[in-house]
This record gives sequence, C-alpha cells and structure tokens, in this order.
Amino acid sequence: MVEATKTKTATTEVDAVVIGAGFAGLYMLKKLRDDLGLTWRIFEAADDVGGTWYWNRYPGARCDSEAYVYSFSWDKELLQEWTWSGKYPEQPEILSYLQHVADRHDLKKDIQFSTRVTAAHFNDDTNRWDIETDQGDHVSARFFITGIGCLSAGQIPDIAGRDTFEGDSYHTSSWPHEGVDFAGKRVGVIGTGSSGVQSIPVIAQQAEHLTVFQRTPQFMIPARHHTVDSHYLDEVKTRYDEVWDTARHSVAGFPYTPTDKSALEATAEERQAAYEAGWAEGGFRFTGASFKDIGIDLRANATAAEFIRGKIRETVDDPETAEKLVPTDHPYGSKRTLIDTNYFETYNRDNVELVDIRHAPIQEITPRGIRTEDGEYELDIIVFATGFDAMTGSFFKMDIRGKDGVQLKDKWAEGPQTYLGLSVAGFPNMFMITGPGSPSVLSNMPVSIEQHVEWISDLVEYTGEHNVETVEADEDAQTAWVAHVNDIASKTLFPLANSWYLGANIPGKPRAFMPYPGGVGNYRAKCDEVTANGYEGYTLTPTQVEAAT
Ligand code: NA7
Repeated sequence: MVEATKTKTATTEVDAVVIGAGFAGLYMLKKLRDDLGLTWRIFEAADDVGGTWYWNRYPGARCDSEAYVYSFSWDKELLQEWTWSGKYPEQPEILSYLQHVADRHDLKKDIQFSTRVTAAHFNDDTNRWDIETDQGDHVSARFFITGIGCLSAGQIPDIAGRDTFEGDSYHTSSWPHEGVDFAGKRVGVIGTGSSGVQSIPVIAQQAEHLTVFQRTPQFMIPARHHTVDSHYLDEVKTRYDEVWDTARHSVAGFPYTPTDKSALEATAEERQAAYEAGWAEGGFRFTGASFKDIGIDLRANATAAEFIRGKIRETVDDPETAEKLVPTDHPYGSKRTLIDTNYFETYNRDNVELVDIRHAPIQEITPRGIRTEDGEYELDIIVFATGFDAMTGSFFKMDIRGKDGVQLKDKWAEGPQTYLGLSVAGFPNMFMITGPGSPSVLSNMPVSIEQHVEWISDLVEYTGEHNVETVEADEDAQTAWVAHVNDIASKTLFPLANSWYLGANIPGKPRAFMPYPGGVGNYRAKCDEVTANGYEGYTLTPTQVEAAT
C-alpha cells in the first residue's frame, strides 16, 4: 500500500491519475496497470477499498441489485468461486467481496489511501493535468479519471439549532466503524429514502423508542430475500455469460427480459395477477418484468401505484398511520423505487412513531431533540438519513479547472453539461466513470462501471496507437447530448417528482435531470457507435513533435 505523505513532494509524472477505490477505481487500476501497462497514481480518501460500501455502514445497509450481478463480470474465475449469501448482499458482504478482489489482484499496494484530491487543473502549456492532494502530493498526469461515485457527498440539512443537540447524531453515509448501540435509547431518524427505509426496521428492534420524521411518503417493493437460494445461485453460475450479456443490453443493467405488455391493454384481472406475481417475487422485478408503460404513461403508472397503496393499507394496522405512509404526490418510480424488508410492518410496533413533517415541519433541533410545529420530540440519538448532493456534489468538493482555467463548477452552474456522461467540453483528457449524463444511478452500477472503464481504456489505448495527445468533447456534441438526455427524460414520469435525480433535494441546486434515462443497452450502442466512427463528437489532437533544429 502506498503511504500517504504529508510533506510537500516533488511533482511526479504519470500517465493517469484515478480517484476512488470502489468498483470503478479498482477496475480502472487493473486495466491501466495490467492491460495497458501505463503508469498511474490512484488516490482514495478512505483508509481501505470499497467506496460507497466502505462508508455506508448503517444498520440494514444492503444493495438493491441482486448479488449475482452486483459483481465484476471480468473475473470469470471469481464468479465461479464466490458464493453470495442470498438474494441481496449486505454492506459487510460487498465490502469483503471488494477487499477480496483487491487482494486477489494485488491492487491495494498501488493505491494511496487516506488521501483526498483537492485540485485538478488542466495545464494549457503542457496539455497535462496538475493534480494536488491534501497530503501534499503534486502529480502531473496525461489523463485524469474520476471514479468518485454518484452518491458520495452526504448532506445534512441546515436545520436551525443543529449544533445544539446534546445527544449523538450520525449521517448514514459516514457511520462509525464500531457501530452504534441503540439499546435503551430514544432515537429519531430523519429521512425515508433507501438509507432510512433500510435502517428503520433494524433500529426499531434495538431502540427503546424510534421516531421517524417523514417528509415524503415513498413507494417501495418488498425485497423477498427468500426468493433466491443457493440452488438458484449455483444454477446462475452455469449460464453466467448469458446473464451478463442480457444485463449489458438491458434497460437497467439487470438480466431481465423486457416485457412488451402494456398495463393499459391488460384487463384488470391480468394487471392484478402481474402485480401480485411481481410483489411476491420482490425487488425491481416488480416493474422490470411487469408492464412496459409504467415509467412513461401516467395512467399505466396509476395502476401500479394504486396496487402498492393497497398493500401499504393492508400491512399497517393503524389506518391513520397507514394514510401518512401512502405516497400520493408523485408517480411510482419517479423517485428512486425503494426495496424494503419489513418497513411498513415496523409501524405496527409499539415503540415506533411516525411524524409527518410535510404537514408539521421541523422548526429546529434543540439540545433535547427535534421540535416540529406540533411539539418537541425528546431524543438521545438523531440519525440523518437525508441523502446526498447527488452526481455533482463530489466533483464540486474539488477545485477542477479545464482549459483557460475554467472551473467545472461554473461550467455546470445550470446543471451538469457532459458528452455521454464521460467527458466535458473544455476539459481534455478528463474522463468520468458513471458521470452525470450516463445511465449510472438508473442502472445496476457494476454493469455501467465496467462499460465505462472498458470504453475509457480503449480510448486511452487508441491515443497511444494513433499518436493522439488530447481528446476533448466538442461543445456541439455535448449540447446535443444534454438535449437528448432531457428529451428522453421529458417523455418519462421522472420530472414529476422532486427527486435527487433532478437535484431537487439540495436547496439552490439547479433543477436538471442528471442520469441518462434511455437504458444501458441503448447507451452502450451509442458509445460503441462513437468509437466506430473514430470518436465522433471528440476532437483528437495529435502529439506535437518538436521540429529538429
Ligand atoms: P435519499 O433517497 O435522498 O433520501 C433522503 C431522505 O431524507 C428523503 O426521505 C428526504 O425527503 C429526506 N430529507 C432530505 N432533506 C430533508 C430535510 N431537510 N428535512 C427532512 N427530510 C429531508 O437518500 P438515501 O441515502 O436514503 O438514498 C440515496 C440512494 O442511495 C438511494 O436512492 C440508492 O440509490 C442508494 P424527500 O423525499 O426529499 O422529501
């Protein structure tokens, strides 16, 4: 492992700097080092590999992608050797998987941990990136590649009195490694997105009393962990190539065969049967394998939404609590669909209380707890499950400047502008793994990460073979791509919700739909087409050869 160094060091010259040691950074390192034979520096803020799965250690943290496709497809031997415990992997299991990958491929020794990149400036004189870290590193690199995740800048809302609370408080995405003891404690959880919904049932079992502060009721589908067992996982191993092939050309990076049925053309009985089957199977298959128009047609969507509302009312004993939990202000799936285990059942416990802060907003955090318009709730622990400054927040934590010193922050002042979610005009030789404008968070991340790492690697190799010094997205191609992303988004129901996909969760953030909603299969085809057409939409500048004197 490369030790972080605090003293100012001389500038090191490498082919590429990569940020992050999650799924993206690990694979990028493997490609640069073992396949391309380049020189690199890779920086990671944490003291170990794992990315998202290093930080998000809150109780109940799990992945919503089925385990057997939440892994690297490129290590075929490991696909056969590794045994997942069940349907969805828990955080510790994914972390140990990534540690195993890093050990198996001897990656850790080449990663500089406990180091944050603070600045990355494109140098117009050298056509290289000058990169600095909080440990005093200075690196000059031809390529600057980010594997910083889409949900890594946690946000704690600026609630009045936040610092006056005398108990303990935590954000789900920076959870203490030693865990939190909730026994005998009065706990408040703010937020009912994935992190809140996964942690609430677990905290409820441990705490003396749990108060959930809910702003927006959410649609969710039960996980149904029991629907996948070791026999199923063994069977998958016999057809892994086909599984990955389907996932890579699918809508969301899962190995589901898309349905061509319309919810509106089905009879009420057929719809009910399809929804019941999806509900029994659980997870994203509820939508992925039921009807094709749920995400694009409000009337079709309403049939699924009403089905889920019925399930909530059936599950929650107290009708008043049930009504507070029933989502009515956005279409199903327009905010990230949540996958839960015993979430609604948790409200039948005597020690759990739901506070609707949409109708009685939080006024302040006091030394003793949280005060809403309805009164004060006394607490020993506050858990902020309040999400992230998604997709752009982690870029803005660094001072990134392209040609002529233009700041990325300024370039993206009205929302992220990218070509293919991989590149930014004016920022030559910078590549983003699952950047805004790519399928990213609307997909099973490892599938999208692998596609990006492989595409970037191919391009880097091409520059070497064709004497190309810089690769820069064209402004026109970028404008057209952003328009294309917006055009597809406008044909979906996504714009009808205040979601982090649009930046709506961060006060003052421009409202712009950030991920590419056209499906991973279509997106891959577009990227392949760009390559086949000689990197269409990019300007490739040849290496300047000094004239002999
Ligand atoms: P999310 O999905 O952004 O959820 C955050 C939750 O916190 C959500 O319920 C928000 O309500 C709530 N929130 C945010 N700010 C506030 C304030 N100021 N007051 C009250 N409530 C607030 O983050 P997660 O960590 O749960 O999940 C992120 C992703 O990680 C997830 O989708 C998966 O992809 C993995 P809102 O809905 O905005 O009204």
